[in-house]
Amino acid sequence: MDYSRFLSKISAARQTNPARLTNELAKRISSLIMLAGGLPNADYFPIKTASITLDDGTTIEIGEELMKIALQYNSAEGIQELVSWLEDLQMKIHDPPTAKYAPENGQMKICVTVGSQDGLHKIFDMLINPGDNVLMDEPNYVATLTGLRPLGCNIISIPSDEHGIIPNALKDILSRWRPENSKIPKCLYTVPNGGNPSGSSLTAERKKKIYQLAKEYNFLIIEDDPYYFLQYEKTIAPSFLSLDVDGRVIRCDTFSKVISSGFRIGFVTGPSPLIDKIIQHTQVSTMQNSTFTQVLLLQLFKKWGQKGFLDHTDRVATLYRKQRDSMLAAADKWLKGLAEWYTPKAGLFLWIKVKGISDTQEMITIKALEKGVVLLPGRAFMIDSSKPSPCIRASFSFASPDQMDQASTVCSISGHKEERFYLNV
Ligand code: 09M
Repeated sequence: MDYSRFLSKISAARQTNPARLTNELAKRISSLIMLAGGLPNADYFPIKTASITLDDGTTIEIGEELMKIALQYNSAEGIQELVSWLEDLQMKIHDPPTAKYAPENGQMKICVTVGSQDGLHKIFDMLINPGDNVLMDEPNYVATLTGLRPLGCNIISIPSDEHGIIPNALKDILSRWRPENSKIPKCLYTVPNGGNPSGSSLTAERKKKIYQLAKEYNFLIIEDDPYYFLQYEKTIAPSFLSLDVDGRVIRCDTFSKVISSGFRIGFVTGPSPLIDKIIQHTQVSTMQNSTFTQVLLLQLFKKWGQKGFLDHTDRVATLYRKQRDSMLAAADKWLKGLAEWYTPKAGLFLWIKVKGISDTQEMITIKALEKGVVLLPGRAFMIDSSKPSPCIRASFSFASPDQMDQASTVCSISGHKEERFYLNV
């Protein structure tokens, strides 16, 4: 694939930081006297060792030598051993067809990011020039929308339902352009599992059809999948990455939902030429993810092994599935007939469409808050956030079943007129 067509002007102009190049070279030849890099001397750092206790009572020890590495600068793409571990994980889960391609033909490559948010921001910076067209389903993740709007692109809404983007609707929209038209959308963004806020999950069949359209119209697919490990059904649809024979999928993963959101660690998997551009961006912005975080995570992964990690994510998914079921029970009890929703097959959110009112903004930001319930009004998740929305995003990650029940009474509706919208407490 010719990746140059996809690059923004900014990204095309980015170059590799020469200091980083020298450091990479020096790492390979240990006998060199190191005078080039601006590295501080780790012997002078005040922290010497750490012992971290896990939920099963066992510990992870970081001794003095490892701590020196953990406190030092490291590679922009992530510490090498962690990147290899992540490659093995992607092979096991997604088995990407591009794994053995030549780098210039889009071989799968990984870089560590400061959470998937950082990855997304760098992907958009890499791809988007003002006036470019970007495809996505609506409603969608608020930080993606707020990140994209200032870039001056046209965000094009693709009709979707509880199974995500509707391929025929996407086809209709794409048929506005001939495949060779330079204004054809460069990329499609979607959250394939447990959409935020929609709770929708794409089926295998839809993913295949969407991928075929990406081939036909030559656009990239940005697969933002933070809820991959929080899937509640037995059968899991293959990812876009696992369908990617061309090297046109850029996938964002994160440990925010299953290990720690405060660690701020995620990773992007995609075709080598594009991942290299993200790494160039990292070299001049965040420089890298925290080495300490990466070392700690790597020690945890080494202790668990791949199976231990996957067992852990299964346990977390079981806990959230119970939370989801409690919220569904509360909604069934109090909101039946007054609002509509579907069962999210993944993720953390219930998307509730209130019947008989045009906009939930005031109800959520004033009335529900007065009653001590914090929810998010639907507007925030729309491409044009100034338009009214009759929807609400309710997260089932935190509240206890009792609190969910109580919150549902607050939101329950005594009638279909806006001024009588909710009462009951
Ligand atoms: N609300 C997210 N979503 C969120 C949220 C959040 C503080 C985060 C999708 O890997 P990370 O941690 O950078 O994840 C970012 C991310 C990317 N993509 C679809 C997400 O849902 C995280 C943080 C306060 C509120 C937040 O509301 O939905």
